[in-house]
Amino acid sequence: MARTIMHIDLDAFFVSVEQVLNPELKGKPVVVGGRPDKRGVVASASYEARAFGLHAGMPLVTARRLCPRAIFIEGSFSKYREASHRFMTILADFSPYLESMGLDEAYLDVTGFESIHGSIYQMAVAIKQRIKDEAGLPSSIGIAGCKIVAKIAADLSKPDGLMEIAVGEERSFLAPLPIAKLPGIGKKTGTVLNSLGIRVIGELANVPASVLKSHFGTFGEILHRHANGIDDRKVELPGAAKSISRETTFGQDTRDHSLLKATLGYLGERVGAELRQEGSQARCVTLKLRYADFTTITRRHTLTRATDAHQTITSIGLKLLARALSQEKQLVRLIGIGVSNFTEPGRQLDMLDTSDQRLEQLNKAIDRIRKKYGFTAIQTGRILPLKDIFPESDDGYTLHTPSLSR
Ligand code: DCP
Ligand code: CA
Repeated sequence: MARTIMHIDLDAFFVSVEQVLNPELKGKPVVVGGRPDKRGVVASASYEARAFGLHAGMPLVTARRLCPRAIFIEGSFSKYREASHRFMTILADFSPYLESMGLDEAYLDVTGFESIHGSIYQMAVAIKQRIKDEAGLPSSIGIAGCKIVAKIAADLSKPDGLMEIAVGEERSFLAPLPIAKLPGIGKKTGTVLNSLGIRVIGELANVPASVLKSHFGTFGEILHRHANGIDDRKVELPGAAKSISRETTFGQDTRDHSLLKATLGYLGERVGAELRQEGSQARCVTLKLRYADFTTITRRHTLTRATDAHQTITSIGLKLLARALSQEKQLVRLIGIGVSNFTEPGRQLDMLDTSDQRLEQLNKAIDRIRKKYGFTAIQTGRILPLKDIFPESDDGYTLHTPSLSR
């Protein structure tokens, strides 16, 4: 589904807060980070200071050498935290779909909000105005159909900027930009890419994903998508997706092992698919059973390694199920499976062995086909018994009670 994402980032944040508290600093080269005779680096430089080449991370002594008349301020974190709180409160007034990325940066999902504000562009103008009026702070906003493009647009529009990238224009917008503009490309990745003759994002976009993968692993695939202006990441609300689960109540209480296993297999596939969609991996698998007398049990197992493979999730679920059924002879009313204990994929990349990689490839192919032809386009042997029991739709089986998420 088409989305509209805003990325809002405050300009020269620490410096701007200092300028609100002391307006005499406005329009001047200002550095927050410490006294110039101290060891340490620039945390934030005003745009006037940046004109002299100053930037975050630069040693303070260098900053003073480049711009002797810059005003150096020690700074204090509590002021910045307070300003950040005001900033986030304003954003939350505009959309509940808010994901803060640290103190001075946030994504807003504003899909469908144009009717309230006239247009998304006007909405962004209103947001900037309120941040200016109520917190005294300058901000920059990028608007696009996905996070990565919105973020880069905000960055490019700085300071006090606003840039909207139309749907379909993502690739051509990114193409001429230097690769360093892509978040995640640091010195090391940049050097490798340069050695391959890649300098701008458009060149990176044309490198096959498999080539980037051979150099950078999973990160290479992400780079390929981002360079092409593709980014499925959702705006994550705080506390969102601490677990993903699916459960369903049977039409009739049952002890039929093949039905129980098939249903669990199906729910496990749904959980795995959603995990992959979210770009997460989980370490903990939980089985839930409710018996005929409404007693409800959960049984969990923690993996040594996080996974997003439904095959792994389901096979653990089945083991937990077999054990639970051997301990309790009642009919089963409800069955569910969930995962928790999330990690970002890619963190443990080097530990992947070939069987994991093959599973990853397989599941990517499955997800692709299902995206195109519907969930039941691919069925594993285990869940086939459901075919005779439940009606099928593009979105999967219509179970007796819907399998709830989260
Ligand atoms: N920060 C820091 N050390 C760094 C980078 C940043 O202490 N190496 C702090 C100070 C910044 C704040 O985080 O004010 C936000 O970081 P940004 O990268 O967003 O930088 P600014 O807000 O200062 O500038 P910009 O206008 O480029 O966003
Ligand atoms: Ca900033």
